[in-house]
Amino acid sequence: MLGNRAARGGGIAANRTGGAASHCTVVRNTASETGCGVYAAGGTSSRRPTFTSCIIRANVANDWAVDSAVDPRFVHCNLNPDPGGVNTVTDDPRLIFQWRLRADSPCIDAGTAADHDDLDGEPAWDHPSYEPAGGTTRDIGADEFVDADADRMADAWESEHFGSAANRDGTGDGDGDGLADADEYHWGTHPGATDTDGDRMRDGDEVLADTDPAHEDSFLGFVSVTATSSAVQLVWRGGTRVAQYLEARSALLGQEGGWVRLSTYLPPTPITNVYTGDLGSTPHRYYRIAIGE
Ligand SMILES: [Ca+2]
Ligand SMILES: [Ca+2]
Ligand SMILES: [Ca+2]
Ligand SMILES: [Ca+2]
Repeated sequence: MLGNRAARGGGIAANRTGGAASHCTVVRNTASETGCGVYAAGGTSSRRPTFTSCIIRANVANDWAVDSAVDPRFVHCNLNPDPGGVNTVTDDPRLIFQWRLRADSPCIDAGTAADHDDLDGEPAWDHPSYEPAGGTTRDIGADEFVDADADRMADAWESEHFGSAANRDGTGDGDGDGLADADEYHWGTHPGATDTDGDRMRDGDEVLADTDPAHEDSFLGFVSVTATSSAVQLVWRGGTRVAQYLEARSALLGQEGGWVRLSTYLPPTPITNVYTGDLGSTPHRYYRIAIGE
């Protein structure tokens, strides 16, 4: 359920009808009144709506809402806050690639059995590192994370990009962007594109800088430079969890001065940062943002 709109229950509305939803992923929906993901109202105990193994997250505002007189059942669902359901998982579901599961998703092997395959046509699959083992437990949501060769890359994704799930082990970096194949899956980037989001930063550099390699509005770089005859104001964007250093020098070539550190910004750093400084008597000055521990 993706990108729907309603007055109540943008993704799913259960209104005096009971009904059941199983292994759905309900994301990016909106509602003009309440319950952007799910709204349940008016059911009696015999006709109360039931949501089983559903991910109800990342909707425009509140993911779920219920009428105070109704007692819907949420069983093995991923949503936050917990509506008082059975075995609710409130941790971030870690969704990537059109709402598939990442290898470290808490939804893996945390759902209930289903009588149908997942949205890629894959059957239930038990991840060997997750409990309970040895059963037919499905993952929560519409996707089943199937990684039979245990390289942290979903096998369907491997087949799509590498022709087969057996061709790569996750450690290679075929596009040379500093991000190994398994990390490309983890971050939601393309293993054959050096700058997946087109913001002029390589995928691997974005991970080092703590910016999002899959979103073009997240990057490390200057966004404006304003200078008068004596002062300069620099505005840049970046991540939040890596130290940033503003450095300057008077010439790019030759030995005429090296990079001089002007300011240090320790984490957590703001997404948008501003520096205002004195230009002094130097006719030219070059600036850069460096990152480090
Ligand atoms: Ca795999
Ligand atoms: Ca790569
Ligand atoms: Ca980029
Ligand atoms: Ca980016």
